[in-house]
Amino acid sequence: MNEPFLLQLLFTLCLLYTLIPVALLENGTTEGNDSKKPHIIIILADDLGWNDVSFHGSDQIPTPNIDALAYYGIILNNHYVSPMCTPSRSALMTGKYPIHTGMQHYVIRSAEPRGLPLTEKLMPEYLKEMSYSTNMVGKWHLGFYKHEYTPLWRGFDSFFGLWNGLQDYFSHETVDPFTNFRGMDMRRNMEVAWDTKGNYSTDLYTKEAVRLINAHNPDKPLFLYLAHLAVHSGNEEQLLQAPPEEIEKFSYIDDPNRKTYAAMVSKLDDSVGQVVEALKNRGMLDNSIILFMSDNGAPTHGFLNNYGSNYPFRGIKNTAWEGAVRGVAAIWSPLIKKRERVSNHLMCIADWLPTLLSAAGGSKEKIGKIDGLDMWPTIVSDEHNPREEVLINIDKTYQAIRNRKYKYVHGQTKESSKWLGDNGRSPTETRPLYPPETVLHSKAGAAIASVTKNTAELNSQKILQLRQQAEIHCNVTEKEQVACHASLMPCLFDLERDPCEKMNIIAKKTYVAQKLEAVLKQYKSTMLQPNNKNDDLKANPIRWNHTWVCWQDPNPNATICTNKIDSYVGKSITIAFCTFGVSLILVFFFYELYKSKKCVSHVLEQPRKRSLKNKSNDVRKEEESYLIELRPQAFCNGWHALYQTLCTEP
Ligand SMILES: *[C@@H]1O[C@H](CO)[C@@H](O)[C@H](O)[C@H]1NC(C)=O
Ligand SMILES: *[C@@H]1O[C@H](CO)[C@@H](O)[C@H](O)[C@H]1NC(C)=O
Ligand SMILES: *[C@@H]1O[C@H](CO)[C@@H](O)[C@H](O)[C@H]1NC(C)=O
Ligand SMILES: *[C@@H]1O[C@H](CO)[C@@H](O)[C@H](O)[C@H]1NC(C)=O
Ligand SMILES: *[C@@H]1O[C@H](CO)[C@@H](O)[C@H](O)[C@H]1NC(C)=O
Ligand SMILES: *[C@@H]1O[C@H](CO)[C@@H](O)[C@H](O)[C@H]1NC(C)=O
Ligand SMILES: [Ca+2]
Repeated sequence: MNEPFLLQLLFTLCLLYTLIPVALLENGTTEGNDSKKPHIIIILADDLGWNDVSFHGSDQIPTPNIDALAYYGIILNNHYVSPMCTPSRSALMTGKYPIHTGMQHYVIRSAEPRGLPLTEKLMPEYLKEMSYSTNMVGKWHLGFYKHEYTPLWRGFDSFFGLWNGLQDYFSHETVDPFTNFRGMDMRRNMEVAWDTKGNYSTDLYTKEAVRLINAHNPDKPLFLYLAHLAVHSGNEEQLLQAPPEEIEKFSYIDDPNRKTYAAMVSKLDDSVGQVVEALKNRGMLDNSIILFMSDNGAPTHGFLNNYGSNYPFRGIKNTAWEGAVRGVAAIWSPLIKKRERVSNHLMCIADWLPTLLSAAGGSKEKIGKIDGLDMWPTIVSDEHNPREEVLINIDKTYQAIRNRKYKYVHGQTKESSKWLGDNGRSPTETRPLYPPETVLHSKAGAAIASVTKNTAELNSQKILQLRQQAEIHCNVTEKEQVACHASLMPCLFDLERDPCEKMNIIAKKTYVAQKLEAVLKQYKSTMLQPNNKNDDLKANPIRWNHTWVCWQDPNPNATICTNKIDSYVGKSITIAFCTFGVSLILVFFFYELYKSKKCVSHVLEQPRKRSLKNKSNDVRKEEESYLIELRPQAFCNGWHALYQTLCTEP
């Protein structure tokens, strides 16, 4: 092998060194036509009660923007969630029942070294593979004791919000109710967002959502997971918080706590309006899917009470009753063919992963074994519903399942099994009128109407009709009631006849109960043990500049918690490789330049010298040796030629 060949080889390697990392950075832009994939926006409310959206029949807290999504889209009136924040969010992100990820028991406490297992592949990871831009705003509550558990390592390109389950709406400090540890919990990606102090959480999350939409290239599909803190309570020291001018609007509500809660709901509703309007302004709304739902029912009594109402359902958050698990939900998209209806198809929160992936054109084969079902065809065309059953949960002290119209409940938590909450219909309350036109003229209503001009036929009459259909009536007289003491004996209810769980029919339908017990047994055999852990005192923010950090990281104070390591390392490696490659190329360039100058001068000067002399053998040999040296150089490539075209001396 001669020297020029080696040079050539080295040069090629240098080029590869430079180009490979660049190609890696550019990954993901070549897959299909991105602009056809729908933008997916999930707006998750926290602890919002069934009776706290006006589309379920109450005028007490008007929610015109949420109602606009619901009436123009589909009111999902049989939508099941898990009874608490963490399990519900784990099911949304994984498409699995919490018993299949170990997340079935309780929530992640602030100092608990636990997170959604890293073996799970989450919704944003799937969507990222389909070239979505994936963004999360708001409450995570799926673990942060190590950075690998936080949103940026679980598939999100960007994050703004809190890692914990609650925070003060203005100071953004989280006081863990179990340890009383207190610390700031508000981050922009991994950076503590000190500049947010004093601003209302709902406003901050709305502003960020709108900013993301405005900054987004509409040709690329957007995934926005807006997980509002609203209307979860703040810290125990001040449960309910809203801007005073918003509270003012609800002077007709007597209970001061319910009044503040109404203001919190109202801010949430306004957020929905702003997001839908922003999508319209960016020309994205006509290719969007917007899902609004609550992660679980309201805690109307006791621990972290937010004064929400699950009326007329039984029970509150962290129970197996309908008040906890039958969640407010509505979806709107112009891609849905049969809109403006109330759907009583059984659904569960785990269905959204396969459903939204299906809507985005993803292939089912890519998803492993999950519990969620693809409901997209059912949603689009009101077709056959593949779901007949929802496992409500199997937890330490209770288990519950719904199968078609029946619900089986055995055991209970310490939370209330009663029928609680403001019915919102008190005749003594002098509420302002809430005419259906308010919905049509809301921000969301106007935006939706503007992109569905040719198909929208929603009017006041249709709104009232839909609202009537969406309202739940108990329809069981006092005489018909049959008591259920679930902690002692299993109970069975026919939810079509008795959505309020007042008539225990287990004595009449023992065969149904037996069948459901067998099904539960089957589920139990596939269940993972709950992965709950004891609190770790090292989490205490007092050790970490009064901030909640990834306290089990090797150095929680270090940049690992203030920088996104993946892209940071990726970019550094790329930059290092590029710098190395480019400098090598430059070295060769100048080397070749230097050599070619030598060659050129030889070639040009030689004939002159030769003309003076006869060609001796020595000279001929010398000439040949030049030819050998010149030949490989001639094939030495693009950039030598480039040099010659760029730098030919006159
Ligand atoms: C992608 O589809 C859109 C709309 O169907 C079209 O306007 C656009 O030109 C397509 N882009 C490419 C790169 O095919
Ligand atoms: C490139 O993208 C594909 C799918 O879009 C993905 O499977 C692959 O892991 C990506 N490669 C890198 C290095 O990111
Ligand atoms: C907080 O609110 C003030 C006043 O409305 C505003 O100027 C500021 O930009 C807000 N800060 C953030 C981080 O949004
Ligand atoms: C109320 O219950 C009765 C049976 O007691 C039934 O005939 C009727 O259809 C029910 N009404 C509604 C609105 O469910
Ligand atoms: C982390 O930083 C805080 C204050 O910023 C300091 O008090 C603490 O000692 C540091 N901890 C470690 C382990 O470096
Ligand atoms: C520590 O906290 C203060 C606010 O209390 C903040 O201004 C400062 O930047 C923090 N220091 C570090 C090293 O994060
Ligand atoms: Ca919740």
